[in-house]
Amino acid sequence: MSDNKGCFCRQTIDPAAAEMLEKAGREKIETTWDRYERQQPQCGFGDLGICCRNCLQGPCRINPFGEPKEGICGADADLIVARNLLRTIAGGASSHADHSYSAIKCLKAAAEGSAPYSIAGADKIKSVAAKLGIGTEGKADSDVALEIAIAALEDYGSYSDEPMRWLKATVSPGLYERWEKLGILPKSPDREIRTAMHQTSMGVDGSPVNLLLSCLKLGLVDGYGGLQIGTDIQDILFGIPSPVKSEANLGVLSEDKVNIIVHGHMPEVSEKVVEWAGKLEDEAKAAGAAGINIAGICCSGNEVLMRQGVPLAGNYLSQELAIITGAVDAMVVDVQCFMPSITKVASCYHTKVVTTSPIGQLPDAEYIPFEPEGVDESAQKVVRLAIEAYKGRDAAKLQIPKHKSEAWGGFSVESIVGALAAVDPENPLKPLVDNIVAGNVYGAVGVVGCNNAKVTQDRTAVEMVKDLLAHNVLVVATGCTAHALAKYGFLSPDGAKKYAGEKLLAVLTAVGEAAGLGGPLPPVLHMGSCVDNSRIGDLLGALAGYLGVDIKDLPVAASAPELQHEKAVSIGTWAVAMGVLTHVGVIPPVLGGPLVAKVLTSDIEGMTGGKFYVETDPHEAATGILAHIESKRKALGI
Ligand code: SF4
Ligand code: MSK
Repeated sequence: MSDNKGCFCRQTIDPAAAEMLEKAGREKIETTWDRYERQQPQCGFGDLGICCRNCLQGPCRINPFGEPKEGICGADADLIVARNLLRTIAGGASSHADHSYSAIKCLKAAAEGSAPYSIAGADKIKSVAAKLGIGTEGKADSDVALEIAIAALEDYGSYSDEPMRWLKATVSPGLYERWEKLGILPKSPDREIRTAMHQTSMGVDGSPVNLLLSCLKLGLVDGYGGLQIGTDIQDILFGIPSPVKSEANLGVLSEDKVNIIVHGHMPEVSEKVVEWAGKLEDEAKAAGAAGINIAGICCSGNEVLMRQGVPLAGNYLSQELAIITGAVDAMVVDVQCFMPSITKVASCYHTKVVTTSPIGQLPDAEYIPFEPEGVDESAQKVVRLAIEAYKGRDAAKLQIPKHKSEAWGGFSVESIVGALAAVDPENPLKPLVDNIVAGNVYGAVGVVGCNNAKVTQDRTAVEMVKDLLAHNVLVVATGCTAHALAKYGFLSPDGAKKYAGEKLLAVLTAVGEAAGLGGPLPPVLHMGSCVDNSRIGDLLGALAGYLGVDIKDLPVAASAPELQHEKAVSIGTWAVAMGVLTHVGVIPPVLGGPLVAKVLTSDIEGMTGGKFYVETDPHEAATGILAHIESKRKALGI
């Protein structure tokens, strides 16, 4: 609804989102921002992380300015904050682990011939098999894929005390040894998540520092049990992404085609919807539409942009707004990040909401389960449901914002190395490293994560990235931040001319032209979905390996400028464990525990080389990140 000032500058900097908020006001549709206002003021105890309800004697709250200083059992502020944080990170890690587990099951079914997925990533089969020590000589791809799937399942089902095989196969010996010394190497993801829940329950761990070490361990569960296995397996199933041109923002919705939004995270759902939309195009035409248009929200959007060039409709905070266009015939969700409100918004339009996961149900949605074995039938049902819904579109409610920008996706590590190989085929990383050493690329920052209703949509990400690019810092992006940057042209070659500093522009132009793109690379390289943050980890590992230094010594940083989900916290913790300075632009609920806050933002650096950096102002954040990059450059003598 309207904020009564005729502008939506508190809510968003996205003109398409603002236009839809104005429409929502006219049509008396509530959005997440209305609900945000009604939550004000939010609980100060919760904000500081000092509320505990881990047993039924609670809730207990700590007064940061006086009494009580302890909960009924004697837990103090630091203990409560540390326990809450570990539960948050375990929650994030469990989301990614469950996601990846589902991908593994899908690969196994495909390799056994019982699920109709094509196993498109032959090159990835080879590289993953090599790192796991699985022989490929004389074997069919599907047999190797099956061995890989079983190796992944064994990591999940392991009852030995050995650390995860996938982790050991992925990281450098130096990193492995550091984590071993800290005692944070995870065994099976499921077991560590279970232990974290136990450790944080009433009357178990009373040591905030021990709990923080477990936070790091759960960060590694996310990084290797969630992200790394997830990306490796999905690349095997659906292919390694390569650069692809597309578009972003609500203007990608079509007035005369059936619009299907894929939303959530699982490519085994979204890829099949894309496939069947292509196959059933004639049925849409028979229904009077010009065809079928698929667009993505959140990481489902990122997945199908990366591999299929499907346009991005919007990020997390735009999901209700997409429906408010009146142009969405079906919104298909799977798991994570879809708001329970979408069915209520959809009920004001002709839009069908389809749920596909047994754990991701919405009471007023249509449930079409996507089990690997019957996935083709499920995808057909979804597409036909959308075609049917299209016939009931109300022209009077149709208003698609014109805004959209050119956006390139598909920058896997393999494709980045491929582009660099066009400059130096013998030694692909050399041109990048030489330019870093020369200062033409001052450093690199991975900008990742969500939107958050507490923060003006896209503002922190956009303003911070502008500053970084102007200072010749190369930016890579994933998740909803990649969507955000896509909307303002940062993912296009023209964005290089607009936003990149002179030296960075010269490098982007040289590489882009050598790689046959006919112009500069985009100044922000879209590396994929939230699980694809593993690609950033791989790139950092490759750069550190090339230079013969630790990841912690590289002139790099990570940032989640508008984080919201528990997953963003667990990803950030993984980055800190790797040795990366990790900026967060939303204050996490830890400030009520002074010791915890100090460890996370300072002391932890002595253990891993990384730390959290909390700064809500985008320009200050960029300044802090640049200072960090400068200190790393100095230490390297460059
Ligand atoms: Fe209160 Fe302790 Fe129970 Fe938490 S675990 S609710 S602090 S008694
Ligand atoms: S979807 S986790 S809001 S990035 Fe991966 Fe976006 Fe954050 Fe969900």
